[in-house]
Amino acid sequence: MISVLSFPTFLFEVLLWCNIYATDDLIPDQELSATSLLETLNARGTLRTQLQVLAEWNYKTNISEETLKKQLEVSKQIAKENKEDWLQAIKYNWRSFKDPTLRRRFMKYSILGASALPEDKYVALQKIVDDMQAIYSTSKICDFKNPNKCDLSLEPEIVEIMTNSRDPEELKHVWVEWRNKNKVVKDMYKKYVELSNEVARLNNFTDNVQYWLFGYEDSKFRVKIAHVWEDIEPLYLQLHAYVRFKLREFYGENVVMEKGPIPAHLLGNMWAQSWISVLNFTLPYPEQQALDVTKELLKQGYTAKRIFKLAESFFVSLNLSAMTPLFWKKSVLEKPTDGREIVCHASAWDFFDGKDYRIKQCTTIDEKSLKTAHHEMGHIQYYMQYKDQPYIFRDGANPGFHEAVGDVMILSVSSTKHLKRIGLMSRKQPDNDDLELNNLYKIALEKVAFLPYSYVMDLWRWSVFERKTTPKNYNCKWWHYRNTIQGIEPPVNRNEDDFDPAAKYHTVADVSYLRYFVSTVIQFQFHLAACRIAGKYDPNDPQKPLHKCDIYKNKKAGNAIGKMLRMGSSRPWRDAMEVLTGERKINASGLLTYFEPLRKWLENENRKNNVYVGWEKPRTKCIKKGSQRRNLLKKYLNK
Ligand code: X8Z
Ligand code: ZN
Repeated sequence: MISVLSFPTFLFEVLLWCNIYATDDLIPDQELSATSLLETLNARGTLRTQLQVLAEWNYKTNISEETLKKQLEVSKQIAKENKEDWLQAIKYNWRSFKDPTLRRRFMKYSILGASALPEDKYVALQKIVDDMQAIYSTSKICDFKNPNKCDLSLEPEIVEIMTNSRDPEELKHVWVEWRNKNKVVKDMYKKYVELSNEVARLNNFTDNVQYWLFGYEDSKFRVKIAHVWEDIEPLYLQLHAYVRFKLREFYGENVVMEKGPIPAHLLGNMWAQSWISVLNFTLPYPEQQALDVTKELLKQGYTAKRIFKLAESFFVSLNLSAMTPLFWKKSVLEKPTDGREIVCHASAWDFFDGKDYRIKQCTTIDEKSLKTAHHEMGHIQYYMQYKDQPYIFRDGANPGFHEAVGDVMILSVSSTKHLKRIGLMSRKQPDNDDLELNNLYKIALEKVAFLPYSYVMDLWRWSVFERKTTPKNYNCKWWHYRNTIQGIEPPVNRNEDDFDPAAKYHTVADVSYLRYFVSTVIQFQFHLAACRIAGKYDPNDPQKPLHKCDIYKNKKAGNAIGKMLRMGSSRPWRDAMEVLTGERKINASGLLTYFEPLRKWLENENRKNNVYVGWEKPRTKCIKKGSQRRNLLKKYLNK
């Protein structure tokens, strides 16, 4: 081994090795002084973040000129102070520190983020993102059946129509109108892209893609994700083929093509990201219903608070933490009825004082909200578990970890065993394979269908930040990805005056989306590990398949999860993953194991019915800028 190292490298390795055994009194002065600086930065940073979070909370729970102004003022001041701290931190030659944790803390401090911008540009960027979000959050559209009624908000009215309407014309109307409202941000988005890239460059990244991927601490991360998707794609293709076949039966062959992409408005969701709402007319075993959790919640008179209490009880059963008194006092769990406009998109907040944690969610009494409650509470649980880390490490091991915590709980909660346990599925319902398969299919409509969507969201944005996609082809490129990877098409032709990516919260709110892809994969790795620890999954025991596992009340599994969460971002994510799973890589095997019985069933069913797998050309077109002008000219000349 030594022979392959150059001499200085070898020397360096030896020195490092010696340092493992270094005692405290050998810590160089630089490191002692650095440690003391961190004390100061930690206290200042915590205090500052508290003020910033509060100003942001006040704006997002009450969108107004005044709250926006206040938020921008606070942010501006904080950016200035961030820069002061950063200037102090980078004076140190931290890369040569012996203590790896100290090095890591400095590595995190060395990224200044948006505060690196000059003040005017910093405020401009912040304001663009706030304004885009405000448009998204306050847009209203008109009703299809009653065109004079023009007060439909995304949450709850539009979501309700997309979930429950089975009228393709109504669905198309809502789908198009929502996009018509949001396309107005296109010019703002262009500016946002420029400024975001500028932030990235000021932080020594080539562009915002590199900045976004930085949190995954792996220069090959993009390629690895592409491979994970390749592993899952065959399962997705089977699900896609089966769902299209069923939708064609339901809506007729004029609406759904036999071999085409699926029309995006028919999948029960504004973005076609979760297909769970088409469950009851696509069920593998339609005679086995009994999966309607929403019906049970309504029948049993659930309230928003009770939904969150139920979620809390799951975490507590694992020996994880209960919500704090301030959580119950300060959270906004329902859409306000006092005329205030708020950002309804659900979120979880850490006020960095170890007591004040809040969720903002426009809860409706249905299964989706129940799951979102667990998801958001997963974020809070992570905040609570890593609260004793220094401020700079109070974060997820990587962004995907943060999104996965609540979802790991949901995987257990969604098992038929657990649903019966908590009375959301009738206990009279006998255990049987058909019901299990229906349930597995239901979960696939949410998880497997979601993966290409979450991938496309950032493939498109990466190409934008890397300038491979310019404003001239923003929309058609979006549909290129949606078509080739997700196998869906818009219900009507699109062109470059449309700006469909902006119809999604995370685009306008500057939230990267790869985190959800990563989360959807790793949550199955976490689930598998937790189930194994709990003795509820055994690959060699047909009585203990992964999809039937429920870790409820299993303190051993809960403690293993808690141990991983308490690390925050103090170590590279592979170390955190290893603590729970023994693995150091993101891989699809947990997810594929979980869905294995469904994969077999789908393949067989598609073969039996001669269902075409994959998709050919879309029926609708995206008309590019040049051809848009040519078409107009043609029309004019013909007149
Ligand atoms: O945005 C969210 C959460 C907040 S982190 C409600 N999710 C993504 C979405 O809604 O698009 C959760 C699943 C994916
Ligand atoms: Zn989340």
